[in-house]
Amino acid sequence: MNHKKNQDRRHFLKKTGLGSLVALIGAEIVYALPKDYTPLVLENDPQTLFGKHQDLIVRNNQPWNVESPAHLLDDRTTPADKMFIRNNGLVPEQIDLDNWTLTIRGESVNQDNTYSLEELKRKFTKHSYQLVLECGGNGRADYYPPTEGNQWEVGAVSCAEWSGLRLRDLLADVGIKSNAVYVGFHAADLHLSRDANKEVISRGIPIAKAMEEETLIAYQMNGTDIPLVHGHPLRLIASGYPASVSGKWLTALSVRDRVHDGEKMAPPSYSIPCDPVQPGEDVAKENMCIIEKMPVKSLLTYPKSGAIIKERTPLAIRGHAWTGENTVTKVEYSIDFGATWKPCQLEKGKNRYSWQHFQAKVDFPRKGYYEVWARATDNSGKTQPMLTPGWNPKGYLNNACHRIAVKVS
Ligand SMILES: Nc1nc2c(c(=O)[nH]1)N[C@H]1C(S)=C(S)[C@@H](COP(=O)(O)O)O[C@H]1N2
Ligand SMILES: [Mo]
Repeated sequence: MNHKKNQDRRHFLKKTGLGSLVALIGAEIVYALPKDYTPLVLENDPQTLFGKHQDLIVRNNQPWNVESPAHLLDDRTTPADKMFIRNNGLVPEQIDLDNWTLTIRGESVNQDNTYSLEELKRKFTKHSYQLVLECGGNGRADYYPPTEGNQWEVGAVSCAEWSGLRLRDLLADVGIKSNAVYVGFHAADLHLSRDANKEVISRGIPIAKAMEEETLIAYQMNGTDIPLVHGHPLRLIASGYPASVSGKWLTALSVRDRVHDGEKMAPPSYSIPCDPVQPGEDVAKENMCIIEKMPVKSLLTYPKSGAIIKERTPLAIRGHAWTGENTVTKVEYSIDFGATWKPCQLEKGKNRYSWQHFQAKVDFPRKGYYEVWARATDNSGKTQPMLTPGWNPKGYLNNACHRIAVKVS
């Protein structure tokens, strides 16, 4: 694991020229970067990436895609510096707060309406929830045959506290028609080609999801302004669905009388085969279904994989579990590759779509090498598989059990 991480870092240093930066600082940087592309991070603070913890793993730097190793997700509420970044395009370069507006339009609104940030904050009740955001491709690295895209391991997931107004309150204020079936988002990020007419991503959610209490138009994260890279100043948050529906840098919403047809709505993006397929099989787009609820999953965040402990000392393990359904009902652990399972203590979530913390005291029978596995079950009766589940062309929805290595000596 460590070896892999170092490899990733070296790869990153080579790609961006940050390695030579430490020694050189100056004109040299320009030559190290792809033409016409200056990441904000290099302009602002060359030593850090959007203020991220230095042990986060860069999967891609154009656009920025960065994940957290499991042990850095140990906090009950994910702080900004340990939160994964998934960008499909370039972070907006200028945010004009005074003139930032949100427009609600589409076939299914009675009349278009535009709100300023100030109006959104003043006019509507503010709600706060702890909400999991998990990339649909989290865990992609484990699919075989390999699938294209960021090779996420386990850390493209977060659970921060998001505050803002309810989307449903906003829709009520605008007035929507009874034929509304979907809400699509529009955002201010820039296409990789730098063509301002091209949308980077414009996904959305069915109207029932839009109407849920926890679906927010957020303007704060963890009690302060949303960090730029996570969508400042305004973001749609619809937890329980792949995080790709939670549009950052939100500028408009389209209330649609059909399934939204924005950028990256059409299969194969964020879609899986409607019927299971053989690994590696070609799947026609018309046989793919858009991903909605995310499956039950868990992560061991303590100890860090590779821990060495003394014989006859119980080990306290802990982590989080989450589901796109209502609640996680059970988390178990195994130290014998699933031959036997024991219960973990599981806390209630702060609210629906928050992750739930679990812990256990593990006794190891004798010295040697162990793997500690965790397995969560949710209220729909589904349990995490131990193996990588159903292969799909884009490598989505891998909710296989997480495991860590422990040596008892
Ligand atoms: N405007 C915009 N919103 C976006 C994206 C994007 O590229 N542009 N990426 C989506 C995807 S695929 C994910 S997984 C989440 C990642 O959120 P984060 O970077 O705040 O962790 O944002 C979603 N919202
Ligand atoms: Mo994503």
